[in-house]
Amino acid sequence: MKKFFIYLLLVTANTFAQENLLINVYNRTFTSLNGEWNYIVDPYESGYYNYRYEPYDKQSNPGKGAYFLNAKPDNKTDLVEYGFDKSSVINVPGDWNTQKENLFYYEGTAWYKKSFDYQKKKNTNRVFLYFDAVNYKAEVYLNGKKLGTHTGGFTPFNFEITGLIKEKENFIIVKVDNKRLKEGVPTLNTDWWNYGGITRDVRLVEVGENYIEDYFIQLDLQSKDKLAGYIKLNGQNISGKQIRITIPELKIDQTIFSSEEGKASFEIKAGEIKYWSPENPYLYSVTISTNEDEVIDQVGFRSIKTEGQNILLNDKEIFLKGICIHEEKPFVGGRAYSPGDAEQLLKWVKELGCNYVRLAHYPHNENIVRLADKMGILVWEEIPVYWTIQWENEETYNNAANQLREVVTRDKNRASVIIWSMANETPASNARNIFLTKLAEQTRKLDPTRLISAALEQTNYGGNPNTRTINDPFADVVDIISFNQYIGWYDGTPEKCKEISWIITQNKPVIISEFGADAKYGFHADSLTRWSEEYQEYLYTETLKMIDKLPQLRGISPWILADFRSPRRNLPGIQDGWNRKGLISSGGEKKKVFFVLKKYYELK
Ligand code: GCB
Repeated sequence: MKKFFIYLLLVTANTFAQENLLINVYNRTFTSLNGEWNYIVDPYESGYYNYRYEPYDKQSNPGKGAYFLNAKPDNKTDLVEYGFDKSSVINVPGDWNTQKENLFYYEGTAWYKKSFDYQKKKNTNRVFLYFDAVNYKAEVYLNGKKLGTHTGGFTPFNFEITGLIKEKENFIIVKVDNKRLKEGVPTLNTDWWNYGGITRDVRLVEVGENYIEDYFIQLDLQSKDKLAGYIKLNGQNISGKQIRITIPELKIDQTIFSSEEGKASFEIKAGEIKYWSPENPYLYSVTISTNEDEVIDQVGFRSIKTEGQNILLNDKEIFLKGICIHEEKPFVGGRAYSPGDAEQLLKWVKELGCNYVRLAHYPHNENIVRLADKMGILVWEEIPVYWTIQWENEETYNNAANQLREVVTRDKNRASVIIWSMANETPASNARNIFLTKLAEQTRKLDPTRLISAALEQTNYGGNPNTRTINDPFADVVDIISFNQYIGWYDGTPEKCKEISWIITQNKPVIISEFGADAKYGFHADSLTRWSEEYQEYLYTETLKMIDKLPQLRGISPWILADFRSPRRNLPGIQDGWNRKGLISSGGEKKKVFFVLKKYYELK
């Protein structure tokens, strides 16, 4: 009878849907679950599928082979062929590739387990299990019950666990699978390392019974002396609730009431606002409260728009002096995640004289975006719709759209973020145009206050190889035309830059989202010898002269701040598994080209 009851619980638990995403977990009451977790490497997924290849978590009687049960033998005759308690430990957050030598190239399933006791701060409170990111697919279980599945390696997700968490002996089990998939986002083919694992923070977030789930607070689109946005409550008793918004420095103390669905929109007149900008990244302390919950955030207010060929920040023209960044740990490699990693990366960005970064090619961790807010660095955020994914596959679209929704939900209150990018170097076709256009429409609905772009490709103009243009129907959809170009690297030598001219016919601002060349730090030769610092330096000098002739140029983000790991880069002695287009080496040394770009930005 007891057994039957357990199985029944299990089956119903399988239907738990993923909850709406909490935002600003950094400023809520939380308990970190970072630290050592037990793990089991399971390349055959034998802890997930039975010998008929049926998932255990879909069985009414999974038996002791199912890893999510954390089973232990009841007596000496009992057969259990795994055991978390005696398995090795791994650090969370962190990728497994750089923590364990034997997992360096591993792509597949590993199971993670964490045991913990938990005392709620208040009995009626609700508890959520929140993951900042797991690459790529996570099946999550608590105390033997399935909470749900999340797909996509770079965005947060959470599950409510109020009814399941106990005071003693809880165990979370996560099946992490970083297998690359043809239908995935990204797909099989990328120029970066497929770091697997629970790569970012894990925490338990505790909120009141009726809590503030989400909010959006921005400068009003029409009027720069008003703030506008919405607040969304979650709970059983959220209709007609009093919500208070206070920003003491702006003398704002406004009370609004929620609708039946627990939503409240607002517009607030605000005297003298110090607008957020790279020169003055001013953040206001904003408090949103109900009689049951309170969230505090640090929010900057600024406007961003385009007018003809210009980008206007707070109604003033701006040139985006940028650089691309991969989420690669400075000095040592591996997936970056910590506040310290973010500090180092953005310190280099500042030293280079940038006011802007392109966070390529997927949503980076929240630490770096929050730090960009504080340091006054404008941000382009992107989802891993990269190269050729399955444009006609509805599931692929839903996956991309979900990743986009999650990053917009997370970062929509960050003043630094000015551009949402839909894709990188995707080949124009009818199916691809429909896919990206739908994504752009969704983004504008979620966030009408920011600009939309995508890193496009350039082509010959009128059949002339020395004249280049942007001939992509998606250029009509975006607010800013961005494109990558590698004249002088994949396309001739740097000398070629002298011969190229550009005809861009769209009346929009243009950003060159990538250009660059590989150089091995410390390898010196003449400026036409590949892989030398001199070649890279020469390429930048010639490229900058070439692109300065583009009348609509309003920003650049060369490729890339620092060398990053890529399994596509196999030249021995030079690449050794690293893309060497960094201005800074994998060991943190500045190459000659760093100073070329710095100089260019000083004079710009
Ligand atoms: C590109 C891609 C980027 C690559 C880079 C390269 O165009 O967008 O992901 O890493 O070129 O180094 O080839």
